Amino acid sequence: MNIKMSALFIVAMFSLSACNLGASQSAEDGTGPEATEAPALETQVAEPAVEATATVEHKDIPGEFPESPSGVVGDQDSSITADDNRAPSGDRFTFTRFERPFNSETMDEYYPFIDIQEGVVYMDDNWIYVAIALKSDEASRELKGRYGVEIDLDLDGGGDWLILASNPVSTDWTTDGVEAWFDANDDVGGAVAAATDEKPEFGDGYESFEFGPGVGSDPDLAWVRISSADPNIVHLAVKTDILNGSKRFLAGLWAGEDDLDPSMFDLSDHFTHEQAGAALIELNVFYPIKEISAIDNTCRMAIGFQPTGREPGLCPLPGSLAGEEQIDAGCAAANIVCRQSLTAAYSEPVCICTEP
Ligand SMILES: [Ca+2]
Ligand SMILES: [Ca+2]
Ligand SMILES: [Ca+2]
Ligand SMILES: [Ca+2]
Repeated sequence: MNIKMSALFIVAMFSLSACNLGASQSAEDGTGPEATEAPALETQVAEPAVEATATVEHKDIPGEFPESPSGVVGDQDSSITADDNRAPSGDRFTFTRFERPFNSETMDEYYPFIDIQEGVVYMDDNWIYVAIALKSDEASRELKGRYGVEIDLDLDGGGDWLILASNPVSTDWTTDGVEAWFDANDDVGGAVAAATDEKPEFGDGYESFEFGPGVGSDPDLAWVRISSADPNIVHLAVKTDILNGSKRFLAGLWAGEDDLDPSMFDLSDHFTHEQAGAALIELNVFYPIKEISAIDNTCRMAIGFQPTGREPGLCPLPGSLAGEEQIDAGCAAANIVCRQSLTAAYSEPVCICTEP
């Protein structure tokens, strides 16, 4: 079986403009749109404040994806074991790897709209594009969750940016419901990035709210839409400005609900394994999932460079790079399962590690 999934890493030779995003704004400082002035006459009805945000003029709107992906990632399909109230594999809390599109404790409700199946990252000079394929849900056809991409700029395993979009409904690009968070004080990842620390830490996670309704110096920084070709695929676009001139990064994908909270990153540092629980019945000390539920993520793709296998959080590399070389993502060749890509006209197989 051809398991050369890593052949997809296409080095992007772009000249990126190093652009400063300006000072960040706190979510609490009330820098929303200015309130409409009070009407002179009592009989006049004040315009609702929401009107002010609706008049944002967008200059830079993302277009269609480039032809060639820069990275593809597969993820577990939990629907196959949902009737047993468990995930099939891929839920490794100690490595910040989640596969829990279920409700807490009983795990008898399965949420296809947050079960990531596959993801693709593309890049051009101006945009990083992300496609996240969720489990097809014929019943609701609603993407009711939060969908995001986490970007590690310095390849140390600690994420630096988290772009999140809530409840996308439109097949046209929109900034509605999109937020961009930055970890300015660099505490995401804790002492040992992408692995649980000895004691839970209570850092502030992604504390710097860089983009959202009325927040941020660039009203066009990040966007979302639903694929017009497939209602179970979310598209995100964020400007390459966030890379600060770099051309390489690690990218992991997220889907979730309330527990996908920027302030709680890394989730594996914020909770103990006992508190978080586990979605794998094999981990019977921790099963079922408890304080972290209704969430899914992927391992990290290397974008713009050939990974060594030592990058924290990296997807397992098949072939000669797999094994002891990899710090936390080694996967025995016998446990790598590959299939055709769901999301892209992509010729290489997409693989996952099926180890518990
Ligand atoms: Ca997963
Ligand atoms: Ca999944
Ligand atoms: Ca980092
Ligand atoms: Ca922080």
